[in-house]
Amino acid sequence: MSSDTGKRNAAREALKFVEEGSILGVGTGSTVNHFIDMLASEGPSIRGAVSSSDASTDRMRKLGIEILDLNSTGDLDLYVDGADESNRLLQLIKGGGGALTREKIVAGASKRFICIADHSKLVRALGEFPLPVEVIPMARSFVARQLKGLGGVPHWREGVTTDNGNQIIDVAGLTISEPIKLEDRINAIPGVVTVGLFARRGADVLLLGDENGVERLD
Ligand code: ABF
Repeated sequence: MSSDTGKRNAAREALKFVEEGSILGVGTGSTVNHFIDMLASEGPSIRGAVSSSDASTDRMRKLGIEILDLNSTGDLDLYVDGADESNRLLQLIKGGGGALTREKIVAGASKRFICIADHSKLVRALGEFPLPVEVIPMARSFVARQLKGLGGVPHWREGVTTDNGNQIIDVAGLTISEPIKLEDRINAIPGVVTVGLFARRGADVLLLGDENGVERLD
């Protein structure tokens, strides 16, 4: 099964949640790229979007979608974004695309978070996908040592600088049995900017696409 078909089906289903004339929070990644393209070509017309990455900003600008500043919009009604993994509680691992910090900010500022993904992203337990952690560059090795102490196997995503000028450590080998507890624990490490565990604030609706259609989890 092509996961791209699933991504397209999930992206199209998310259009139904978009209100005419609204201000929308928009995530990052290949599934969201389908959503952006469909929003521009067949979706309701919106007032503008608060973007979670330079990549999504560029794509939306090219398609004539106005980009708005979260400092001026205030809280948003809706945020649409992808994920690398989701469990059945709609707790997510995000950050494979390197945009986790702004994604977490916009998700936190949004009343409703619709997560769109192909069905393969649904897992029984989070952690198969290495957990991204955005760090201040000077703290990278220190944070990596702390993550080792938590049982992880940290790997510097070399050559990658985030939109915020930071670096990313991907942590494999974590058994994430208590996602919220681990999110809080990693957040407390000095030098950590964002951990890609969206558990304290997970998705409100998960749209899982495959080639037969879309499964909705709330
Ligand atoms: C983004 O979507 C990231 O947090 C996550 O890594 C990515 C998933 O990418 P894709 O939609 O390309 O599978 O929100």
